[in-house]
Amino acid sequence: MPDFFKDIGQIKYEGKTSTNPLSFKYYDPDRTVMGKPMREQLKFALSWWHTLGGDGTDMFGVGTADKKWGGSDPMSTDKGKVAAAFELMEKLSVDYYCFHDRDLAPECPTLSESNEKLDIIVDMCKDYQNKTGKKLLWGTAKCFDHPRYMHGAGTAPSADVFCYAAAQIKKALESTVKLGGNGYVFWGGREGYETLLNTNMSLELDNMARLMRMIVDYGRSIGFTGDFYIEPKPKEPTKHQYDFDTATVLAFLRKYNLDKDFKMNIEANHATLATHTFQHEIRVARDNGVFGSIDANQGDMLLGWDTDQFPTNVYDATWCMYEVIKAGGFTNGGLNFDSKARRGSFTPEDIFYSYIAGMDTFALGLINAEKLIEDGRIDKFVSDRYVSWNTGIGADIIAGKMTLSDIEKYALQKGEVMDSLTSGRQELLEGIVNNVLFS
Ligand code: XUL
Ligand code: CO
Repeated sequence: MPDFFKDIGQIKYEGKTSTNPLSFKYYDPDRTVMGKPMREQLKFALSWWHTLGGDGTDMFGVGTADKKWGGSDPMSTDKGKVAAAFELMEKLSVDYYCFHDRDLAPECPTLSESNEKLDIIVDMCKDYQNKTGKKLLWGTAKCFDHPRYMHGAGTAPSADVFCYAAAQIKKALESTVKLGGNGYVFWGGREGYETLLNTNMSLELDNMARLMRMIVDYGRSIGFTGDFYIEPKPKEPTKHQYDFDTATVLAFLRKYNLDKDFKMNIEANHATLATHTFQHEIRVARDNGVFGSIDANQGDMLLGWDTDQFPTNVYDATWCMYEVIKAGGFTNGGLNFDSKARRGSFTPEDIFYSYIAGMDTFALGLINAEKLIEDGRIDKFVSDRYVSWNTGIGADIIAGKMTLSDIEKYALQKGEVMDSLTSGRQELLEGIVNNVLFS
């Protein structure tokens, strides 16, 4: 087995007083938090594309990091990636990974050649999984980077492009099933539009639903019992992505009767691009029974695009884990670091520092979420705020006992209701949160 990171050993938990940069300060995989070991609560996953493939290339310059993994052509590089990925997962105690088909193996001149190459790498991954116990969290198809998908894949104006995408997704799903993955993601890379002057939006969305229905039915027929996810994003690469945010996706799923098979894969940076908080997106999913998985990263409020930075904001991670715990924890999903080291962080050690920073941040988030839930003051405040719905008129409305006319009669008798208002106490609550987090 090649040793790409031979100067770096197993990353261990050393506690918050350690100054060793190659150690976890907060992530202690075996520590029990909210009734389960951290590694089971957090279910960290490595993103194949950023970690093994992302070399720092941007719109203004070529890559800065060597991501050839000892290879001299696409296939030998892709084989090197497998060895590097499993070495990283082992050394970082990351138990899962996620891939796009074309991250694993190259795009070839024909679909059948691409499929053959994919089979070779999938078999390699399966061997490595068997040897290491690492698992696939979810797979997906890269139906957005090849020029054939310039106008979309499932929403392409060309029926031939739709068929190519359908066949590619079928193969990506088969590969996911072969590797025992419990999730399959649809992220609509170019499923959207630039202008309505050339777009039949209704046909495009009907077609996307047709494709999803076919894939779900096929997946179930080959024994896939996991979750299908949609990953909302409002823009980038298209001006208007169809899967704008969780609420928009829910309306789509319900319209096409797909809501029983799909859950959400919520990405922090996509939430903020939609001008929502990360927590808002998870809450909408949780309240509607479609919370599935997380793409962990963060954006930069001063930049307007998907920067996919490793998450280091402890407040955001805290509210994420608070929602995840309230949703009952992860089942098939997990925390996939859809994150990349900055272009200037180009050395192999930077991969380790990035994951350590992200994992420690989410460990803190989990610990903090437990503290907030156990403290109980926030939960109590929220439940007290709605106390008028527990008895009397409020309870009768909820029970469906009151008509609009009954309510009108009540309001006329009651008169002015200003004295029923109570303060929202936002500043008090923010202070309590800081008190709980830093005590
Ligand atoms: C793009 C993005 C994707 C999806 C998988 O913004 O997040 O990497 O997670 O296709
Ligand atoms: Co993502």
